[in-house]
Amino acid sequence: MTTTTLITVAPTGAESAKADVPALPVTLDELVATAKECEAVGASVVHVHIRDAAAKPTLDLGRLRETVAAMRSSTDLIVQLSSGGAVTDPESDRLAVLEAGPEMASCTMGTVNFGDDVFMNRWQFVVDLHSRMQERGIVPEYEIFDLGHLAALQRLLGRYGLPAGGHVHCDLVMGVPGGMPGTTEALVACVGAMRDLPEGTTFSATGIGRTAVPVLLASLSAGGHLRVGMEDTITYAKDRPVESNAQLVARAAAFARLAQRPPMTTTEARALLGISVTR
Ligand code: KMH
Ligand code: ZN
Repeated sequence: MTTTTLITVAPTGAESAKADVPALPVTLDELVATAKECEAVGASVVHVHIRDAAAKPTLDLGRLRETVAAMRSSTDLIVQLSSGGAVTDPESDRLAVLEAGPEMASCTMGTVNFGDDVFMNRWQFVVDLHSRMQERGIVPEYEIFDLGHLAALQRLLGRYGLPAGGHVHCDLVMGVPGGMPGTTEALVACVGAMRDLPEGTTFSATGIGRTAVPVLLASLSAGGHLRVGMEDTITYAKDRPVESNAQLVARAAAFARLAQRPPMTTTEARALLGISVTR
């Protein structure tokens, strides 16, 4: 059982509108300020979606490069760019995200219904993403929205080999309407399926909306790591909007300490994930 906890913060996402969620960080300055606050209270990875001047989701490469550079100069967080983007983003733009040179990027392991939309991840697209990350030395976080995505990951690794760095890390995204539920039972089923993945595979978990805390507790008790943030949760408790991403990271860090698994440092997180230090 691991003795520390990797905490990833997903501060923005592509789904909430700034007009509805004023505390959502959408400008570069807001994103960097949020990242610094979250690092101070226990985050070691930041999962980044960016917005344009109108606060709409974008995969503009220039903005992505600027964001990676700003995060690097202001924090020691591992920068994980989202290759998922928004459900409307074309595959070519999602692949081009890798050209911004992050240490990590997400790689979703299959198509899933996503509320009233569909989050498309064709097999050949997933293979392209995985292979391009291998070529560029970018460490993937495999996003798992449903149990079958773990079988797809086993198939991917069997056919195309281990990711850059040699370590396999998954993130269970639970409670999306259309994906697996945010329950202990679903998490335990995933832990069982992960036994077929390479030895040493690690996972974090995040629960969407009101499943945030139950999933956090289930993950800690199962030896998993944590992802929290306003991409996934904009309500801290009943009738209480989230005030900041740091509020969510601080709560996760407190639970991790209670579980006798305090937050990892960024150095420990790089060692776990197989990220070589290039700074
Ligand atoms: N915004 C979702 C459609 C990822 O970042 O890789 C996809 C997503 C997953 O958030
Ligand atoms: Zn995301």
